[in-house]
Amino acid sequence: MLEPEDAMKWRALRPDEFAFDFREGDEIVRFAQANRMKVRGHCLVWGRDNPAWLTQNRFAARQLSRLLHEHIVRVMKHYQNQVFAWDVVNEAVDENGNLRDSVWYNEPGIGFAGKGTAYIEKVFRWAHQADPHALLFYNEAEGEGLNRKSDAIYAMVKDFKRRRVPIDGVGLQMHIPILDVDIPAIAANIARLTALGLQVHITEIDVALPLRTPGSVRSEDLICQADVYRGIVRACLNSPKCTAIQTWGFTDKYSWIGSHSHHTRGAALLFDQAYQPKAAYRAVLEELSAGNPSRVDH
Ligand code: 9MR
Repeated sequence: MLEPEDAMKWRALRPDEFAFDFREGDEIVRFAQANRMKVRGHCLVWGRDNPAWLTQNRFAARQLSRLLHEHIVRVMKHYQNQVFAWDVVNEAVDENGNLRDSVWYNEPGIGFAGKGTAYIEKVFRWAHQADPHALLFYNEAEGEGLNRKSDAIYAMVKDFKRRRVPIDGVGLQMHIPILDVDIPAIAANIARLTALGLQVHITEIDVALPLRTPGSVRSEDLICQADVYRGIVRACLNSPKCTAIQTWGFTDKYSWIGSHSHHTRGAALLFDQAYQPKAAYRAVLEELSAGNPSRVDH
């Protein structure tokens, strides 16, 4: 499975108000198809990484609503039968469980400012109309275990399911910045979400390590990192409705963590800078092959 890191975000797809640029996204889809991989789409609605023309033009709510609806229809129809699942809404909730301010919610929003999750409901309904066969996900960071954010997401999707708002799953990003991870809490969160009849996708896992000097990592940290990956993969595999595990990139050579942490953290993925598999890779492979050890090929 493949997911574009940035190529299907608003900033990439929408050079201006009137044009769509699908070239980068199409390239990824072509690569995936040539290699028999599925494609996850990311993301249709996010408060960040929007083009300046959108956020600085002071559109009225009615215009924003029209723009967002047009965006969802054009993009989902363009990738119909090619993208099997979409992160429809990304990172709309803050660490206290409140909705984040954003151009789509309340700055000025698409017409539902101050009305809680109504704008999210609206865009899921639009997305389902645009491509009734795509799986529709709410995707979130730092809501993987049990905390105020994951409680708020649980309450939202429970309400959506009860009222038949078309949502198929929750994406748990899993950008993990620590090595003592509460795996039982993650398992409990997966269990309560899937009990609602939703799928869970682990959408963006990486486990960042402290770097002593650029590129240099403690060997004991690599072992702990492997255990974190192992625990999360196992928690997912233990739940039949946890249906995808995806890392955010694959080689430490190209990962968002380096530049975003001023190179004080990194080495977060399954393959090192030289594309060599790490202990974490072997741990994941062992978990995926559990019950069939002959298939573990290091
Ligand atoms: O990895 C992405 C990086 O290249 C971008 O600069 C950044 C801002 O758009 O987004 C990063 O990906 C994020 C993803 O879209 C949503 N979840 C958190 C990811 C890491 O920040």
